[in-house]
Amino acid sequence: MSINRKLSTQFDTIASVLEVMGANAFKINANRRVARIIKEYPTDLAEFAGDKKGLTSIEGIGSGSADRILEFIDTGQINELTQLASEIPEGLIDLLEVPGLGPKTVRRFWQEAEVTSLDELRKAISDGRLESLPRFGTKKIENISDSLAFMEASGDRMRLGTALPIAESLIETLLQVPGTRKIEYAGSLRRGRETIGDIDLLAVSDDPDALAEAFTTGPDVIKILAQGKTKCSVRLERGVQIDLRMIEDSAFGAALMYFTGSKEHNVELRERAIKAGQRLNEYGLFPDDGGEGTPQSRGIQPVASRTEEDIYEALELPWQPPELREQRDSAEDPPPPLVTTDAIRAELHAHTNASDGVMTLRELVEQAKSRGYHTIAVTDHSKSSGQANGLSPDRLRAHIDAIHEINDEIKGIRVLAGSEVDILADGRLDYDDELLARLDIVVASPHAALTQDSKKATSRLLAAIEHPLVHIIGHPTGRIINKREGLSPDMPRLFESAVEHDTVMEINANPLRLDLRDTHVRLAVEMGCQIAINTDSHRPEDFDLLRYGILTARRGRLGPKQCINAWTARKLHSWLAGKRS
Ligand code: DGT
Ligand code: CA
Ligand code: CA
Ligand code: ZN
Repeated sequence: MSINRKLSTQFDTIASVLEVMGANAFKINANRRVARIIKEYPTDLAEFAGDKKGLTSIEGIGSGSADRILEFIDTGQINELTQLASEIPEGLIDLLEVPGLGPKTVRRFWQEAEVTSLDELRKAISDGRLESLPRFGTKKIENISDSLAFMEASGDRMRLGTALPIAESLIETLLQVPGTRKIEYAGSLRRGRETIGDIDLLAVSDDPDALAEAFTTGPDVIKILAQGKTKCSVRLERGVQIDLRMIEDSAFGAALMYFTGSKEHNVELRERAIKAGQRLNEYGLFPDDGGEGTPQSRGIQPVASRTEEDIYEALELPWQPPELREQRDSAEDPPPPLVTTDAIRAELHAHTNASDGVMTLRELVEQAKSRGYHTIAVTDHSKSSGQANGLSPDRLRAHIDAIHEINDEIKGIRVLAGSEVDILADGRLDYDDELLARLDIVVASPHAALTQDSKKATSRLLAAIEHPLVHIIGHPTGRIINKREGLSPDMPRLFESAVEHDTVMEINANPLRLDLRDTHVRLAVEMGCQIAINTDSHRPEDFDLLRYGILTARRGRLGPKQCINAWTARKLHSWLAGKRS
């Protein structure tokens, strides 16, 4: 994983802290600029370890920034930030995390209303202290209050896209510890939930003490919560908690099944076992002899325990993919065919540096080709997305020509001229029909006015679904997980209309979005709606985000037949063209 995002956030936070402190604008802007350069840098800056000369040769990176980047590559932090943060009340940093609260406002709250923490902010809202501040209307305060409520509701669950890379890299490290035979992740992470409470790891090792030692002394560990013979727990930065359990190989399947959950799925299986005169626990499926205590402690041999498949079979149940082990699923339902990452043959939503991507058109096409795709759609932003450098009609016309040219030039992949056109607040699209008709593919997405009520959101999205020139509705609600609720339209109505008008609904695979979400997908699949899984790539490595979209799709029981990215080139292209006739 590239360090660029994390590093960029550090510089942004430095800028924010400076702004809260009231530092001069020049210094603040300089840090913001470096943050942006880092964020948009196309390759992993970690490759510059020890290479100050290389770093300063990047435009916009001076000697001081290079030193701080090198420090971050080396130690995972920037001392200057720790220093700065210690000069202001600690709680102000938390305030910066509240959606909609910028550093300027945080400074005013602090200086003018003595608000220095989330708790203080809540108090200040309820006792009316904020309303007496000049230029602070009730509407603004209401928005802040909503953000706080939303933050509380989402708690401190981390996003899937944060948890999975942490788990994978930790597993890779721990597998190097002598004696370790295998490690797998279980829990909500294995089920692919969009947010994860804690990461559950299961290990088989010939030297559990060595493994426990390595686990609890890892470089990112800030606190050891438990260290025992069979279970260790640690906390990493930002509240990430990880459990590691030592398992006997002979009972690995039983443990994997138990700790994968969900709890409700476990209860369902256990009740089924009881009905069959058996007992199921994390050590195996045992015959019930009516004796006291656990069967394993009395030396009873399990009927099945080594693999999950053995246990499901002994329970006379089909093996259930982890994504289908939620309360809403039934263990008895034969699992339908589910879409896989390997089945995906086309990316239908991607950006170039014509709008806010970092790839040139050619780089985007080469990237898609290297992934083995038969089709790539170039869908840059439309003019209303000003902050994303959206294309004016004239720029789009030139872009279409460039895309058609590269399509003729590069063999082995079809390059579609498209647009991610804004669905405006009232449901109109951001380009006129004459221009839209010149595109091979139109993805229509909401980007602004994401707090409008459900009724308005429904008619807005229906207008786009019914529009004859629209193929796909991109990230339909516009939510950002743990940050922004997004629209809450009447989903059944949207899906019904999507089926009628042959319009496809997107699962945006970016782990910040996962929009449609799993429950929406499940409903859409049931109603016969076609689904796209797109990464919305802005940089080359974004193509790797596909797996989060796949997990979400699988949780919604999506099969390859209903997923247009899994179609053959012939079927996909004929649908794209046919939609217009
Ligand atoms: P999370 O961490 O909140 O995202 O969700 P999970 O599902 O990973 O839950 P966690 O970490 O508390 O426990 C992991 C699995 O262990 C859980 O999915 C099912 C199993 N488990 C934990 N506690 C219980 C329990 O009291 N009863 C049963 N039947 N299973 C449990
Ligand atoms: Ca967990
Ligand atoms: Ca756990
Ligand atoms: Zn996009």
